Amino acid sequence: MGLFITLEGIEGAGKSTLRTSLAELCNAKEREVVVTREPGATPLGQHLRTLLLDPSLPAITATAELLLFSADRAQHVEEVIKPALARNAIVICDRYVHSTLAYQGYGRGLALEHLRQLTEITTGGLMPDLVLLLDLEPSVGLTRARERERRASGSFKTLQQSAASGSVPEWNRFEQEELAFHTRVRDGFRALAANDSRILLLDAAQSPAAVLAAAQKAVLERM
Ligand code: T5A
Repeated sequence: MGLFITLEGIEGAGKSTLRTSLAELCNAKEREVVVTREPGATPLGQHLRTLLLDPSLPAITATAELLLFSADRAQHVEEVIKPALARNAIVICDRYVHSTLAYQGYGRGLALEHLRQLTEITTGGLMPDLVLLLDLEPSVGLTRARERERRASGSFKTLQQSAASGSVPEWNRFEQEELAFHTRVRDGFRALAANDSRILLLDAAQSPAAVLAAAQKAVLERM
């Protein structure tokens, strides 16, 4: 029933870019395509996304953060993903359970065993058929993400400049994390890929066209 593809990787790795071009590819095959993301794909999820990414939020614990992502996922699976798969659609989801393992597990240090148990509850055991993991140096990904935001806002402040001026930086709560955090997350994704044949590691330092070509081959095989 359907085909469930997830896109994973650090900030700025190119997931949104790939998700758009993959959707065009799948649409051309005359299959229903549902493009979705975590967090924030449902009305409840939109509220949770605002909370989770808010850079002005006082520090929240890793467990509180985990439970907010889990609430988003539980709603998302029931409201969007399962119905789409039942209609035989191709679901392309930007982030899913491997983000929780990488960010809350490897990044924040929560026990992977507990995360897997919680994931079982939030998803009812629904795992992707294919995980496209965009692997990139965190410094490159963060630069890409920040340049994109600078283009969107027309201005760019470093964290230090924002702190000096007393203004709130434009970057979200995760983008503001230190490089060591993003490196742990990237290493975590790579460790997950080494032990799971559903995860296809793609070199995200390549051009968008080259990344799409590598992803396309894997998707067409599964279609
Ligand atoms: N999170 C999420 C958790 O901690 N636990 C969880 O369980 C879940 C589900 C979500 C945050 O939540 C965390 C992880 C995240 O920190 P988000 O805003 O949804 O936050 O952030 P991201 O998913 O990281 O999205 P980004 O938009 O930052 O990154 P993308 O989508 O990977 O990057 P993209 O495609 O927008 O590209 C960034 C820029 O690079 C260019 C693009 O044009 C764009 O300008 N680009 C390339 N440039 C050169 N070469 C390429 N191959 C390129 N591909 C794209």
